[in-house]
Amino acid sequence: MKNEMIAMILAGGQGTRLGKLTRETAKPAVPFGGRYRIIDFVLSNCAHSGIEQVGVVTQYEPLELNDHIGNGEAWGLSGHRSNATILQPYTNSEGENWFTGTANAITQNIPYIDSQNPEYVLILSGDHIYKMDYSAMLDFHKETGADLTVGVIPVPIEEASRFGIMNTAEDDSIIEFDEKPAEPKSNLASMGIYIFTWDKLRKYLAEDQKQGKKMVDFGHDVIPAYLDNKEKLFAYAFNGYWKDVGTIESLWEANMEFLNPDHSLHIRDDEWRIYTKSPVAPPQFISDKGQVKNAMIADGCYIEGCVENSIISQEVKVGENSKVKDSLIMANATIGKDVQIEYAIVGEHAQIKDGTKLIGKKGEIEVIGYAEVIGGVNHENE
Ligand code: ADQ
Ligand code: ADP
Repeated sequence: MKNEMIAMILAGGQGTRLGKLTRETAKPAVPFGGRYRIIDFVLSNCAHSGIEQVGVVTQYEPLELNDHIGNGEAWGLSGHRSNATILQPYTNSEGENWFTGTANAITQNIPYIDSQNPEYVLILSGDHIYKMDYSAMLDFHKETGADLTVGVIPVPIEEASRFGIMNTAEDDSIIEFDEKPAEPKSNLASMGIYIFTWDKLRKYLAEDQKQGKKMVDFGHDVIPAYLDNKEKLFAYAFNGYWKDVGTIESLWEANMEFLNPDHSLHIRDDEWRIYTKSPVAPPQFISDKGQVKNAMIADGCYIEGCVENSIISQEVKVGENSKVKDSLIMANATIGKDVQIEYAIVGEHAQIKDGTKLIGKKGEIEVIGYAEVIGGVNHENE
């Protein structure tokens, strides 16, 4: 059966800049916004854009990601027409097979893509927070007759060297592209969202040797090769909220923005729900001493202390006389009594013992890792 466009979500990057939070889990599986994981945004976008076949390419620490995505049911991707398929590195008769980069991860999954027989392949990153209708981008790709369409957004010039940066002509065709340039020539950044006409990309990937160059990475290899060969490249401008949450600071910031009820993501929009798989928990409980202000409190929480400007994820306990401010507390963390937390991210299942002070500041967010135990009597006695 022919699929007009399938999506491939690249979810295998290690995410070292998230430090302790990704030591044992892939970046797209990192919790976000009280009850989501980062990858929920892109999976929900696929569902809302009418994409029926989604391949999730994993590699680094995939267990939690696999467990979360399961058969894709939470995103409506498990019917008999639609499917989410987890694609992991495998060995074949030619040996080896870790994915060496984003393009290589697609090359190694050519058999899967061929089995879906698509005309276009949408390539996405698993670690961005945004809502986007990819079907509008596909219309643009077809109208321009492009071989490759790149989703683009302006970024602050001082951050431009973290991105693929391009220059475009008046008709939005891409005339110049530099992957993470030391001296950016513009602030028009690639969002790492690509629509490729599959026949052509397949030739580049399958016959990369003939091009005289290995196609390892989209930004470093494939886009420059397309430009050299005068293929048709267009930039598709996105003008909504989009955030690459690759660093602790950007993850904290994106969560704090998420907390704002006037956030341009409009998470209350029932036409574009962010779907997720999350466990069933009892209703949150706020005791007579508990105080909550400008906060998101998920199911199963038990709040006896004070919470302000913070996101408290599922089944978190905040003990008496404790204060949590400007922070993200991930699921199942336990915060004891007389604890003070400010400007922090506390990982899942962490335990913050009675009397602990954990005070970060903007630009220096405190991070407590998965199941880490901090402070308190037991800690001091060790
Ligand atoms: P980066 O985000 O730095 O730049 P990269 O680290 O290559 O790109 O990762 C892109 C996505 O692919 C991530 O979701 C990552 O998890 C995943 N990934 C990386 N290596 C992988 C592998 N070997 N196997 C499977 N998945 C893998 C890219 C573009 C820039 C653009 C930014 C926008 O290269 O041009 O500006 O995205 O964020
Ligand atoms: P539970 O449902 O028991 O709260 P989770 O669903 O969060 O647990 O995780 C199930 C198991 O997976 C945990 O007991 C833990 O061993 C492992 N696990 C989950 N998340 C991580 C992580 N970020 N790092 C390491 N191990 C994890």
